Amino acid sequence: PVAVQLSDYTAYPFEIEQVDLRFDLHPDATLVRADLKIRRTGAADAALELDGEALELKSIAIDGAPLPESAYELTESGLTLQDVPNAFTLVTEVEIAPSKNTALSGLYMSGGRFCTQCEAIGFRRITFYPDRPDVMSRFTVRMTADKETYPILLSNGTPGETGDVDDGRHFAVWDDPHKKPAYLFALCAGDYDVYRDQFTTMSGKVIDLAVHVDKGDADRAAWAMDSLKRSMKWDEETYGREYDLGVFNIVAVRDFNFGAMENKGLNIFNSAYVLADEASATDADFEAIESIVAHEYFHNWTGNRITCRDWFQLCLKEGLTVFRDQNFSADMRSRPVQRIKDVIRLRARQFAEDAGPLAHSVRPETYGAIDNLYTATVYEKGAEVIGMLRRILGEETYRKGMDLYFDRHDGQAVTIEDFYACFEEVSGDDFTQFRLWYSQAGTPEVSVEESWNPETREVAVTLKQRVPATPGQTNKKPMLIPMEMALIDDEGNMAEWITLFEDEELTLTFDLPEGSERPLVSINRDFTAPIRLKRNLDRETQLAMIRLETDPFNQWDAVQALAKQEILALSEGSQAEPDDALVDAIAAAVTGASDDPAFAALLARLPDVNELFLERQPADPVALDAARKKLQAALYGKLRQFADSVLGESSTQAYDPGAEQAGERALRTALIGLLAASGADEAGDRLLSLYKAATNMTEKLAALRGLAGLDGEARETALADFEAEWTSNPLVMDKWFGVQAGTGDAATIEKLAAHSAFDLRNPNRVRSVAAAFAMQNLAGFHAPDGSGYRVVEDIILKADKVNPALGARLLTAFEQWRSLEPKAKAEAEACLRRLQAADLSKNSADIVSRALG
Ligand code: BAL
Ligand code: ZN
Repeated sequence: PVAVQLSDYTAYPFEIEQVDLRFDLHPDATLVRADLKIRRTGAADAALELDGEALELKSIAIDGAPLPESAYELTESGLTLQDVPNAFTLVTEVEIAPSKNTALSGLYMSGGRFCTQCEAIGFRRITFYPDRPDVMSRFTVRMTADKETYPILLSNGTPGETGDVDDGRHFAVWDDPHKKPAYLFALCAGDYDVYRDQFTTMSGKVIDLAVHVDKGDADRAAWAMDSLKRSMKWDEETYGREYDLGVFNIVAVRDFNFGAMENKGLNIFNSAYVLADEASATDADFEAIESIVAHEYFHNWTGNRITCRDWFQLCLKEGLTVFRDQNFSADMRSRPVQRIKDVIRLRARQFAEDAGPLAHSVRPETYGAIDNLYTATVYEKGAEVIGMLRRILGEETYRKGMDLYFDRHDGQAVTIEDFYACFEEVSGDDFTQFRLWYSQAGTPEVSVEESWNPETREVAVTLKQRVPATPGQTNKKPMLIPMEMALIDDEGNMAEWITLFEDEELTLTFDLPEGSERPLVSINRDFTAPIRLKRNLDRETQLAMIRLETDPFNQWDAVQALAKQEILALSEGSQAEPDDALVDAIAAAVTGASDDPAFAALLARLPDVNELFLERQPADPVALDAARKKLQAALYGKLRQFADSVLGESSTQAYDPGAEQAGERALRTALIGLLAASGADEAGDRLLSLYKAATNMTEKLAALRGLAGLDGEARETALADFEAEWTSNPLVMDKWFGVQAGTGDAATIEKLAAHSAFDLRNPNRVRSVAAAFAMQNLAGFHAPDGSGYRVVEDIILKADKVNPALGARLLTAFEQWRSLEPKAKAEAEACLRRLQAADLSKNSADIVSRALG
């Protein structure tokens, strides 16, 4: 495929002043008429180029006059008109087939209802249009559909006229007063149950809110609605942003490529991120719903009112909006716990991406397939960069810069440079070097050397930075790395400051008062910068850090660092059994934090194999997994009594999804996880009784996951029971597939893929098997005999035919292949070569060629 380059950007030579769309909705043959009011803004001889894919052109006219075929050029990717007037109305009519659209991009059917997904380039599968984010226009929509089958008709903006037409059909008109790019267009039509509420904005406007779900699911939308109202309030209080339409609609669909989509006034959600109740959803589900509802809502200002000039600027809206949703979650729950969870995710997914063949900068300068740009780097690293910006500026100046950004660019499609110009203006700072975070890929490594002179009581800390080479980028410049630091003595903090580390090397020295002992040096507190810190601390200092650190993130990370070293030593055979003193220290940290159970749960959770991958290469996932289980078992041995007492107390409180109860359940589920890994004789029976006694899905699923990883009757009993109970609830069945895929081997996956409820057209279901295995069960996926690769290859080949975005996403599981131990590495390469020779979609071919490149 031909790569698109950032440096090739040119403005579109026409303005689309108004778009009027008319849909005559039928599943097999929908007629779309588009009236585009167009005005030339560029060169007098510029041709009118419109994108279009899988459209059957029925008619085309300019200012009412039908065009002969000689007046335009029609290709597989669009329509070109060479000689057009300076101002005119173009009317096209096309036919499309939503029922045959399995790519889930454009207009398609899910659960018998119509829905759309246009980001990034789905609108061109609906009508001929300049499908690029810098073309912003006003849209009106009129749709007609069978009234009985599709009683509710929704689009962006404000509802207008409705009425009946012939043949049992009806129509509805929607008008969106805000200019928007085509990727924010949306339409839904069907029969839904609706959960309604209202929100009064800070200026007193009453907004009608509605969440549309499957029949019978309305009660399960309450949490999503509650999250929406809290998000609306938070954006007013934190960023001064008010909602700008009279209605806000959410529609839940079962078949969806993303988590959700921020279409103007009509957010469309993967139903996994809308529906929740105590019996069917885990605390992690409730948390994810809260954060995704917030994320999509926050896009109304960061993404919709101000959008991206081109797709290279994707992080302008995504990194910023992730940063906003992370802070919302931190305010709703515990800030340190949220920070730790965000970093776990970043390290497991984004650091891996940055270290492999798919590494790219936060704002890439080239891409092969736009769907493949929706990555952890653009989203999560993009959010980290905004977090660093805010720390450098301070809250107040950051807010001033954001206010200026909203004022200056409202209604525009802009770039990262435009965004930074606002912060440079309010602060007077120059962010040129800082912006290397957008152009240099790779995770910076900062190594630390410390010295202490007991005579002079001088502490010296030398920092050295290095940004590893990544594809297409070998020579890197030093980055501007902000790091919060502190010196800590036995009494607590002695000094706290922020270092702006901008050269390759920096030495900081401190003269401490007479009588001072050597202090602990606390670096990159709260994970200020997304870097890998290399420190050679002796075990005594590491243990002291667990006791003395005053920063919760660093305290947790000190435990993680010790656990990682131990797992590595066990996996390499340099140590046969876990060190007793170390396991004691971890156990003491867990029990010592029991008055903050959410934090204690994080301390009890040992690093996953995907967090250990980068620590030592070549990586041996099978050995790492076995070593991790060994350390878990030893930790369970130390925590047995504590676990008995925590797991023995059953809560008498009514279920509440909020942070307090969720924290208690998190600790219980962490201990259930340790019990499952313990190898104790009674583990199966204990887990089965915990499974049976659980009154909520969080604990039920934790017990089921534990059982799924064991052999024996208890496992079979629980899996059969769970399946029988939840067979008609697809989201819960995704969990049933997921726990088995997350703990099983290639044979398990083969069985799951052959299950009658496995459905290649449903991304959630495919991910619950293939992604749960390939991305969360690394010991199974990277089996040295290649069996894991072969079973996933088979699923990918089939999924890619149905849905290229899904196929490509699954393929990213291979990104670490070069770091593997030799047997798995050879098998992974052979698999990638077979895939390269197969007839893959453009999206998937892009990933395979980069992975092998
Ligand atoms: N814009 C695509 C889905 C999301 O990031 O909100
Ligand atoms: Zn987003």
